[in-house]
Amino acid sequence: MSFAPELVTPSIRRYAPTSMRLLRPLVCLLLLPTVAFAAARPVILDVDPGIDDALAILLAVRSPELDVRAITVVFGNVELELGASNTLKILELAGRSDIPVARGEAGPLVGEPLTAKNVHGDNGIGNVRLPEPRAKFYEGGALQLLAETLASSSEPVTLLPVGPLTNIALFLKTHPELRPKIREIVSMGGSAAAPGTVMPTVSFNILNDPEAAAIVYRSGVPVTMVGLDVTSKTVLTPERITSLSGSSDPVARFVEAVVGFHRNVRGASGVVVHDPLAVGAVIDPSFVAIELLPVDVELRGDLTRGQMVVDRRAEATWRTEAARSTRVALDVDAERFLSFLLERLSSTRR
Ligand SMILES: [Ca+2]
Repeated sequence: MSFAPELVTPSIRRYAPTSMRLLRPLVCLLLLPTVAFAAARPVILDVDPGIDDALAILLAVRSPELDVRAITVVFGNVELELGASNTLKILELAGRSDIPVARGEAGPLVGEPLTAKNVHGDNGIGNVRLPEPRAKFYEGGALQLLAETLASSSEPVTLLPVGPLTNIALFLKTHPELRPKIREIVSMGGSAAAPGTVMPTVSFNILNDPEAAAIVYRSGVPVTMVGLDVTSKTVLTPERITSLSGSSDPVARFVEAVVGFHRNVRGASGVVVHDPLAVGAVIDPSFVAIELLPVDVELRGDLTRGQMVVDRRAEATWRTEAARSTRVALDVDAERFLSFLLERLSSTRR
C-alpha cells in the first residue's frame, strides 16, 4: 500500500498544474484500495475448528496479502455442525461475517470419524464462549461453494485445507473441469520424519481420512505438505503472548484465552499452531524451507495407515507424474513466524 503515493506523487508534481495538486490526496485515496486488492492472493480455507484452525482463520482474514473468498468446513477436531458454528463465530469475532461459509462432509470416505476434543476442549475452541453467530451458512454446501468460487474467479485460487482432506478430495473428483482454477493446495497434515500425533508416525488430519489424502496428493494438482516436521516447532506459549494482556481487541482476548486453556486445563506449554503455519506459508513462503519431493500415503498397515511416505532418496525410483507436483515443508523459521503471527493477531490494522 505504501507504494501508491510514491508512484503517483512524482508524476503529479512534475506535470500537473497547481489546481491538480489539490486533487492529489484524493487520487491517492482512490488508488490505494485498487493496489491492495490487486496484490491480495485469492484463497479458500477448509477448516475443522479447532483452536489452531481458529487462529488460522483469524490470521488469514487479518492479512492483507490474502483475499479469503470462502471458507468450507469439514468434520475433524469436532463434529461438522459444531465446527461449522465455530467458524461463523470466529468470523463474527473478526468482523468478517461477509465471507461465505459452507458445511461439507461429516465423516471420512472410509471408516468412522475421530475427534480431538481432548486437545481442543468440548466446544472445539478451548471452551471459550463466543456469542451465537448472526450470519447464516451458504446453503448449497461446501462442494458447490468451492465450485462457484473457483468458476467465478478471474485468477487461480489457492486452497488451504487444514483439516481432514475429505472436502477437497470429493471436490477434485466431482469437478475435474475446475482443477485449472486451483493455483495450488497448501495442506496442514502429515509428517516426513517428525513423530506423529495420534499414531507413532501418523498425523491426526491424515489418519482421519487417508483415502482422501491419497486422492489429493495423487491428483497432479500442486500440493504442499505443511506437516508436523515444521508445525510442531511453532508453539504459542503464555509467555509469548504477554503483549496481548489487557487488550481491548476481542481477537487478542480470544487468543489469550485459548492459549490459557492449554496451560490451565491440559498442562501443556502452549498451543502448537499447526494450522496458522500453513496460512503463513502462503503469505510468506520464506517462513518455511520447501523441497519438491515425491509424497504418497500409506493406506494399509496396522500401525502406519495414514502415514505420509516422503521419498528423500537422491534418485527416487517411483517418481510419478503426480509425485512431481508434491512439495514438503522440512524446516521453519519458528521465531520469525511466531512474531509475525502475534503481530497480526494483536492488531486490528489491515
Ligand atoms: Ca485443523
